[in-house]
Amino acid sequence: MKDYTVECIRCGASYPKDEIVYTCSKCGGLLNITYDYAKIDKDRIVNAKGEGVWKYAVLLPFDEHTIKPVTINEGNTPLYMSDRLAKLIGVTDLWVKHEGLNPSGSFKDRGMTVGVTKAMELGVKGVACASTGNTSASLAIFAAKAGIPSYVLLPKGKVALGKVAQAMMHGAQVFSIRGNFDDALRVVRVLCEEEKLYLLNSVNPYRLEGQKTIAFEVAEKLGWQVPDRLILPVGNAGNISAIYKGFLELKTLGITDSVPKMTGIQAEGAKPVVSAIKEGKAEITPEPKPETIASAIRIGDPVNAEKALLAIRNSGGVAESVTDEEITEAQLLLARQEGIGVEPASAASIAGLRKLVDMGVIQKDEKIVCITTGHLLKDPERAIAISETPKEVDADIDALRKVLKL
Ligand code: AN7
Repeated sequence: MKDYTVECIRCGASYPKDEIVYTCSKCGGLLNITYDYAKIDKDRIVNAKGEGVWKYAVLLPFDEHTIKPVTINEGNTPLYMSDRLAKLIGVTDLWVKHEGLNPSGSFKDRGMTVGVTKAMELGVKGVACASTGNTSASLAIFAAKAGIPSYVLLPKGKVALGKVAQAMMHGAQVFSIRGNFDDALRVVRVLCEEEKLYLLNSVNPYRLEGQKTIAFEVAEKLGWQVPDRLILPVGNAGNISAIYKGFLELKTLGITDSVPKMTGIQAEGAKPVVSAIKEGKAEITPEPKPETIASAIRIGDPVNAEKALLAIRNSGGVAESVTDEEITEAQLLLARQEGIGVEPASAASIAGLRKLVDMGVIQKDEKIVCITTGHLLKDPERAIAISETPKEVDADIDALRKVLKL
């Protein structure tokens, strides 16, 4: 049996592996999963065979001999060297890891494969989440694969079309909540508590264990080197916390010798983490009315804020906000300079990079990895809205020549 501990990041209280618990029942703190690192052979990470999340099973919270992963081949996403974009932005060593190329089209699959595998181990009767879209799509798919019911609560009218289509198509019970994401999360937490459903929002520490594998893949693809800086969009702040933990584990095991400056980007209308970092506050102040076209990160009260503040501060990182206009420009740039199609929230990482380079916070020669978290087709309506409308034309070469630009 593998040794791991589920413990509170505030008071250190620990919880049994078979107890369903999301936050500390003593102090309300977030939970973290830790391993007996001295017992882990680093070669089992460095020389691991296979691909994707489960390749790193030695650092996942399961007994490797009995584990039956619920998997659809998540992870193993490409890390693109992005020279054209780098030149335009004014940096020299830029990489984009496109998490939109996961099976459901977002990074959430990494957390869900681990989360739903844990759900099956626990023998729960169903799984549930609140979501700005991607979490629900991913949950519906993994629940389908596992053969258990899923329940998803979405903020009414604020979820991109592709994500709703996925949740519906894969058979989740989908509810359109009159309220925003934070309202939906409040309700689903009570539902899970009272109906004994397993909550798979990123407050669940098992989710983050899957997501930390982004760090392993980045380091591995760079020849077990760590970039100077990692930039990503922040919503509920789970991913930035998870990736930071992944890099810390590599360092603890002696595989790498540093951790990248964790750089979190939020939308101007939903930036509680950015404000707390800039104002040097120990806690965030929730934004009661979050607003942005990047609907994935339209979140006012991120549950993992406490972990994220630590990740940013302890790594020497920064947090910055970007406007919807800057997000749109970056989305177009990525699509047209690098052929990388992402949804608006993901483009926030590139918009943030651009802004921080212009501000002189990011140095020109840093080795930078931007994480693009979701695929363009998640939000087709936005892609159409910001691109030129197709011209209707008769099936005639002369007619075509009249409207075509050569
Ligand atoms: C594309 O699906 O919160 O900071 O409910 O879909 O870990 O929350 C989505 C979040 C970034 C933010 N990019 O990640 C949900 C949800 C995309 C996302 C984020 C999300 P976290």
